[in-house]
Amino acid sequence: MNQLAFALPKAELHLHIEGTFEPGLIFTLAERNGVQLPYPNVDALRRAYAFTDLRSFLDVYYAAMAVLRTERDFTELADAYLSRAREQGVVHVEMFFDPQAHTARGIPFATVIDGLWEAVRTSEARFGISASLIMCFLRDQSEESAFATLDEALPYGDRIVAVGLDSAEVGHPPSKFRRVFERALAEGWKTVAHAGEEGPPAYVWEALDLLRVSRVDHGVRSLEDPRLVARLRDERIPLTVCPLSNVKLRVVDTLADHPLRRMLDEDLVVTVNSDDPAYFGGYIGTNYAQVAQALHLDDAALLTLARNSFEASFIDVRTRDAYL
Ligand code: ES4
Ligand code: ZN
Repeated sequence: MNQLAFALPKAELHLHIEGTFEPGLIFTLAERNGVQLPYPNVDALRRAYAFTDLRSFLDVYYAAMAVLRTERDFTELADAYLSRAREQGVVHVEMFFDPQAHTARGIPFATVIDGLWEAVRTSEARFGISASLIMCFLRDQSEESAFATLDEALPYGDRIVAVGLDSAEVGHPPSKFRRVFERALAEGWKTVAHAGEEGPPAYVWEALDLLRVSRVDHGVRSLEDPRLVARLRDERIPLTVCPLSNVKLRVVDTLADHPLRRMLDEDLVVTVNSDDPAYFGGYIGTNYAQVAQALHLDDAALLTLARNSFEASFIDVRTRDAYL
C-alpha cells in the first residue's frame, strides 16, 4: 500500500457531494423518509454500478438522490464525506452540488444550500478541512432552467465560490451556457466546467473562450489537440482529472492506459481527484495510490500532483502559499 498517496496533504477539487452517497446511507435515508427506491436492498443497488458510459452512471446517481429530502439529509450527506476525508489526506475540498437535481423534485433550493452549508461552515473546526461549494448547472437541462437556478442562488452568493457545468456532455456544448456564465462572472463567481470527458477538444476550447473557466474538469480528451495542449500549458490552466472515474465510465480501458502520465510529461497543471467516489471504487487517496501503481509514478510525481492541487484551488492566495 502506498502510504504517501494517502498521507500527502491535498486539495480535492473534483468531487460531486451527491457522488459520495454510500449505499448504507442511501437506504437509511430511504427508510427514514419513506421513499421507495427502484432497488430492493444494498446488494441490488451495488449490482447497478456496472456502468457502460456516463449516461448509465447518471441514471443511478439521480435515482439515489430521490431519498434526499430535508435540510438534515443534506447536512448528513456532506458530514459523512467530511468526517472520512482526512484519512485520505484531504485538507481542503471544493465540492460540487447539483441544485437542479433536487429542485426538479420539489426540494426547495434553500433546503439544499442550508443543509450543505451547515456541514461546510463547521468543517474546518470539526475535521481540519476547509470546504467550499461549487454550484453546477445540469447541461442537459435548458438555459432557462440554469438562469432560474442562478437567480435562486443570488441571496446565497457568498456561500458559493464558483459555478460549474456537469451531467451528460455530448450534445450539450459549453456554448449553450455562454450567457449564464457571463452573468455568473458579473456576479463575482469564478467558473469551471466539465469538458473533454466524453466530449471533444472543441468543448474545452469553448469552456476556456466562452465560459472563461479558471480550470477544466476532466479535460482528458485535450491531448487529441496539440494546439490545445500548448494553450493549457502556456496559461497554466489546471485540469481536474479523475482516474478511477474514467475507468468506471469507460473513458479509458484500464488505469494503465490512462493519459495522466502523458499529461504530467506535457507539463500540464494536472490534479487527481475522485469525482463520485461512492460509485467509482475509491476516494482521493485511493485514486493517487492506484495511478501511482498502474503508471509507475514515483514520490516526486505524487508530490507534484498534490502541489498542483493547491495551485489550482480557490483557496485565498496567502493561505495557499503556505501549502506550496
Ligand atoms: C459526473 Cl463523472 C460526471 N460527469 C459529468 N457529470 C457528473 N455529475 C456527477 N458525476
Ligand atoms: Zn465530475
